[in-house]
Order: sequence, then structure tokens, then C-alpha cells
Amino acid sequence: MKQNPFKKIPTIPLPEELMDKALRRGEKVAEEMRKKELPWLLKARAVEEHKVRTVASVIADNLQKIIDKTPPVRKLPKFYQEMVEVLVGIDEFKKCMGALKWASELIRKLGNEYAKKIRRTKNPEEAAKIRKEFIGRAKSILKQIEPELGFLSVAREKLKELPTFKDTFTIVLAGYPNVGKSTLLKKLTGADVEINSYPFTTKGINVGHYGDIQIIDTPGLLDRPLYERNDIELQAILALNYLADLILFILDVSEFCGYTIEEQINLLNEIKNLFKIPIVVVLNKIDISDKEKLMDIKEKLKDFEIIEISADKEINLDELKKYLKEKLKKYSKNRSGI
Ligand SMILES: Nc1nc2c(ncn2[C@@H]2O[C@H](COP(=O)(O)OP(=O)(O)O)[C@@H](O)[C@H]2O)c(=O)[nH]1
Ligand SMILES: [Mg+2]
Repeated sequence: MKQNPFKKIPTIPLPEELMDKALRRGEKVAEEMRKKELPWLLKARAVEEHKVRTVASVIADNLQKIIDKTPPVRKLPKFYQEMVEVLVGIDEFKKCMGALKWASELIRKLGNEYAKKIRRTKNPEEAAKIRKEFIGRAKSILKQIEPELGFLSVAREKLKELPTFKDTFTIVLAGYPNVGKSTLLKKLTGADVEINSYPFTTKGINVGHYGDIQIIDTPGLLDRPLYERNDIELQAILALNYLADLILFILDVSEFCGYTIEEQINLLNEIKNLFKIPIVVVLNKIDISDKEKLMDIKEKLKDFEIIEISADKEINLDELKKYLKEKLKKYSKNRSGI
């Protein structure tokens, strides 16, 4: 997908706003009818009938537009489905859309019925009375969906803040703070890093592109132990499963980041257990680590695929790039079914 699918949802109006808009339009149309040369009763009926029809269609169309512009959750990429669940709740969201559909259809139907009734009236007073009755019913229907409109309005605000991702080979960076994730992201992608908001971290999410490879740095998400997380954060973290094709776990071999090798390996194991996608360990800052210590770390990580680099001093970066390009090739082959 090219864009956050929720960006197209129109502003959700309050019941009174929608009613006012409909009444204003109804009044305009009625004004036109009053100018027409018609026998008095026919004209009175026409004025009221057009008011009713206009009010009904403005309300019904506006509600229908919200439904049409809201992507059906079931058809969204799994990552965005998870986000709907975490941020607003899929069931609640669907229920609200259902309520809007109900209100839209009912108001349209009533508009027709009342318009027909008006045609059979015997005097202008009766026609006006029926029009008022219709407005009353439309108001009460809108009042009934007020909670759903409110809910959708909040949901829209939350969902449209989600970042946009390309549907391409995606790497998610993990590792404790200060191990060199941002440095690596910049070195790999050049200046092509965009900071997008992500509702689960105040620091946002950094999305960079290196050729057809998308690299995501998630400050605040995959950089500390998972047992410290609440349910919502955990779910947001798990949603990365649907986005990522590969995790690069950055480990600072110098421990300059402030976390011991032990702590870093523990986080690595936690992430490995949580995700179903391949993990590659990037040993960073080899420029300031001694050989013996490095050997020792590699021994501890012998179950993992390892690449040693210095992001800052640009040691072995070409090798890492080559490795990632190979991964991309395999990914593309799998996708095209070759
Ligand atoms: N010596 C050395 N320092 C590095 C290397 N990579 C990153 N750093 C430094 O480590 C610090 C934290 O890096 P940063 O990319 O912000 O880490 P992040 O918190 O994981 O994004 C910065 O001062 C970097 O300059 C490296 O390969 N060698
Ligand atoms: Mg950073």
C-alpha cells in the first residue's frame, strides 16, 4: 500500500452539525420552489416535499460517504488490522459503521415516505406538519447514533496518525538505546529517513529506504525488556510481526551504550521468542572493542547469524549492504513465485 488507508476518512460530524447542514440545504431548495409559478396548494406541497427530500439525502449521503471512505477492516493489511484492534477495537469499530449504515438507510427511506405523504395533504398547514414530523424523526435517529459518531471521530483521529509503509522488503531495527540504531539507519539510507508518528511511542518511528529495502527504527518499542510493557504496548510490538521481514538486532559490543552484553543478549532472546521472523545480530562498535571480548561474544551467540560492523566508522558496512541485498533478492523471488 502507498498510503495510510485511514487518511481518506472524512471529518465525522456531530448530529447537530449534520442536521444544520441538511436544514440549510433544505431551506435553499425550498426557496427555489417558492419562486415557481404554481397553484398555492401545489406550491406549498412542493416546498415541503423538496425540503424533506433534501434533508434526507444530505444526511444519508454524508453518512454513506463516511462508510464508503472508510476501508473495510477485513481487507486491510494485517498490520493495520492489528492497529485498529489495539487503538480502537475492531468489533466496536465495525458496530459503529453498522450504526451509520442503519441511520443512513432509514433516513433515506423515511424521506421517501414522508415526501409521498406530503403530496397527499389537503392544505399547507398539514404539509408543514408532516415535514416537521420528519425532521423530528431524523433528529432522533441522529441522536441515537451520537455515541457512534463520537467514537468514530476519535478513532479517525488516532488511525490517521499511523505511519505509511511501503509494501516492500522491510527490516525492523532492535536493540537497547545508544547501541547505534539511528547511526546505522542513516548510514544505510543516506538522508532518506522520515520520522513518522507512532501512537505507542512519543519519539515516533523512523522510516528509511535503501533501494527497495525499507528500514524501520522504532525508538521506545524494541529497545527495552518486554516484561516492562503493558498489554497495549505489547500488542503494538507484536504488530511489527506483520510489517517486518527481517529483524536486525544491534548489539553494542563495547557496552558503551550503558547495557552489559548479558542484558543485551537477554533482550535479544526475548525478541527472538516473540517474533516469528528471522533475526540477524549486528555486532556494532567493533572499532572500540578488543578481539578477545569479541570472540567471547561470538561464542555466546553461535546460534545466530552474525555480522560485525562499525556503523560510525563505516567498517564492514558494504558487507552488510551486500547481505541485505541478497535477502531482498530471496524475498522478491518468493513473492513473484519463482
Ligand atoms: N565508536 C563507535 N560509536 C558508535 C558507533 N555507532 C554508533 N556510535 C555512537 O553511539 C552513540 C549512540 O548511537 P545512536 O545511533 O544514537 O544509537 P541508538 O540509540 O541505538 O539510535 C552515538 O554517540 C554514536 O555516535 C560505532 O560503530 N562506533
Ligand atoms: Mg536512535
